[in-house]
Amino acid sequence: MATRGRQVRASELPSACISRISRRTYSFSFDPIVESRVLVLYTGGTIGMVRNNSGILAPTANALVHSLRRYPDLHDETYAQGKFKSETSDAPLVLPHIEGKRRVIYSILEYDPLLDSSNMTMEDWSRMAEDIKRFYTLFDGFVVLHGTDTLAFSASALSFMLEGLSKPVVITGSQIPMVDARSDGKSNFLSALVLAGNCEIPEVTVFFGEVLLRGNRTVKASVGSLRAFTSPNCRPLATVGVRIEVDFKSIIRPPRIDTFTVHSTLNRNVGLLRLFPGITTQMVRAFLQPPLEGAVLQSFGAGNVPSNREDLLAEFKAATSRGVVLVNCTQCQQGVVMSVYETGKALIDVGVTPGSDMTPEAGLTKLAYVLSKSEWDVETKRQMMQSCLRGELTVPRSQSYNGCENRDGEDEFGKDLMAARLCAAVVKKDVARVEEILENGADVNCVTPGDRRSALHVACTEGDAGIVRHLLLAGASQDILDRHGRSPLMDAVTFDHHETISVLRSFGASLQASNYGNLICEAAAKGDVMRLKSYQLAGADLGQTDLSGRTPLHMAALFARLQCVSLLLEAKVSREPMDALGDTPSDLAARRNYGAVLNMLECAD
Ligand code: ASN
Repeated sequence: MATRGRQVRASELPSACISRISRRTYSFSFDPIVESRVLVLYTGGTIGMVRNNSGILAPTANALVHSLRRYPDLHDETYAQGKFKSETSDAPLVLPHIEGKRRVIYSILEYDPLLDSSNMTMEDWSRMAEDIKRFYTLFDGFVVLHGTDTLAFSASALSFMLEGLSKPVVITGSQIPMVDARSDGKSNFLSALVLAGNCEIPEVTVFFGEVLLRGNRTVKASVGSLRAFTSPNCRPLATVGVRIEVDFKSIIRPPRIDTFTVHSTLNRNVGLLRLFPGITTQMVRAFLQPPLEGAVLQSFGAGNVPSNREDLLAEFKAATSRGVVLVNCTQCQQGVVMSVYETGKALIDVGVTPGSDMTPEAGLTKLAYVLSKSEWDVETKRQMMQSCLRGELTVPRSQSYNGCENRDGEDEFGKDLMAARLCAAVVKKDVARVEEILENGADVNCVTPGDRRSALHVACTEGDAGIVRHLLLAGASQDILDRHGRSPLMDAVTFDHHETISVLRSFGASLQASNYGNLICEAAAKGDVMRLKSYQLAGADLGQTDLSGRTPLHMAALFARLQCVSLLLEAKVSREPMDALGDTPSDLAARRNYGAVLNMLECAD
C-alpha cells in the first residue's frame, strides 16, 4: 500500500541543502511499513575529506554528496528512479534493500563551512540541535556525520540539548576518508543509516566500527584504530555483526514524554581542570576566577585529591562558596568516583559535587547545559549534576530516578506475556494492575506478537484518556507503528476519542508519518464532522489531498456537506487548490448547482 507523505514547501527546506532534497517538493509516495526517512546533517570530518595538491586532508564542499550516488551499497539508483521519476537528479538517496529492514530514504544537509571537528565550538552544537528541531517532524531519524576528534563532546552536548527526544540521532564519522579504498566511512555511514531508520532507540548515540554507543558515554580512545570509540562505563546499546543485536534493556525511554524541545543556549563559562601531583595554588586560583561558573575537576583514581593540601582545598571551597559548581570526575577511563578514601571525602567537604562515572566530555557539556537553566537555583544545579538526566552516569539503584536504570528479568517469552497482560489490564481500564505490571519490570513499550500493538495503541483505541496519560508518563512511545503502520494517535482519531487525542498532542504526538489524505477526504465526503474535528485536534493538515489531488474542501463541496464546509473554512483551509483535473472546490459546487455551498465559499473571509 503506497501512502502519501506530508508535502514540504520549498521554503521549509534547508538552503544549504545541496543534498538533492528537491527544492520544488519533497512529496513522494511513502509507505511507513517498508520505508523510513532519515535526515543526514553533514558537518565535516575525515569521512568526506579529500586530499589537496599537497596531499593534506581537508573538508571539501559538495565532494561527499556527489560521490554518494556512485556507491551501490549507499544508493539504489533503480529504486530511486522508480520512486522519484523525473526528479531523480535532485531526489533523496535510497539505501539498497536490506533483508528484514525498512528501506531508508535519506537526504543530506551539508554544512557550510564543513569543519574539521577540532575547529568546532559550542555554536556548532547549537546549530545541529536547531537543525534537528527544524526537521524533527519530517523524518523518522537523524544521522550526524562528524569529525572524530571532538565527536564525543558533540554527542554529549546534543544528548542534553535535545529534550524529550523520541527519535534516533546517530552520530558517526570515519578514520579514513570515504574516497579511499580502505575507508571505514562507508560501513559506518551505512550502519548509522540503517540504525536511525529502523531501530527504536530514542537517544543520541554514536556508531563506530561495529558498536552503537550511548553518545554521552563515549570517548575517543584511539587515534588510528577503526574502532576509535569506547564507552568504558556503559555497555554498547547495539552491536552490528552478521545481525544487528540491540540491547533493548539498556535503552533509556524517558518516563515523562514531553513535547520535544531543544535547549540550545549553553553556558560557555565552564572548564576542565586535570589535577597533577604538585599543581600550584596560583594555577588553581587563576583557573577558578570569574567568569568561570562551573568546572569538572579531573581527580586521581576513585576521585581523590591530595587531602594534605589545605591550600588547594581552600581554593575549591572559596569557589564553591561563591556559587561555582565543581564536579569531581576521575582521570581513569573506567570506574566511579567514590568517597571511600579520606582524599576523596575532602572534596565533598569543600562543596564539590561527585560526578560518579561521567566522562569529562559528558561532565563539561552537562555543566554547560545545566548552568544555562535560569529557572534552577545553584543547589538544584548541583543536584542535577549528580542526577542521571540522559543515562550519562550511574546512580546506585536505590537512588536512581529519571528512569536511568535498566530493567532486568525479561526473556523473549516473558516479554510477550507481559505485553498481553499489560494490554488486557488496559482494556479492563484497571490502572492499579497496569501500575503493578510496570512496577514488576514490564517494558511499557513491549508490543503484542503478530500485530505489534503496544499498550498505548490499545488505550488509544479504547479511548481512556486517564490510562493514556498514565502510560505516557511511564514512558510509552508515541512513535511505535503497529503491523498496519498505525500510530496510537491514528487509533484515537479513528475512534473519535477527542480527549485522548488532546492528551496525546500535549505529549507531542503528530500525524506526520501517517497517510491520512484519503481518509480525511473520505470523512469530508461523508459529512463526518466528528472525524474532521478529530483530525483537526490531532494537528492534521486539513488541506491534505487524496490520490486525485482533491482536498477535504473539494469533497465537502462536491457532496454539499455544509457543516464540513463550514468547519474547513473556519479552519482557514485554502479555497484555491486545484485537483488533478484543474477544478477548485467552487468549480465542483458550481457544476452541481450547490448555491448554498458556493455562497459559503465565496463569502468566507
Ligand atoms: N580531524 C578529523 C576531525 O575530527 C579526524 C576525523 O574525522 N577522523 O574532523
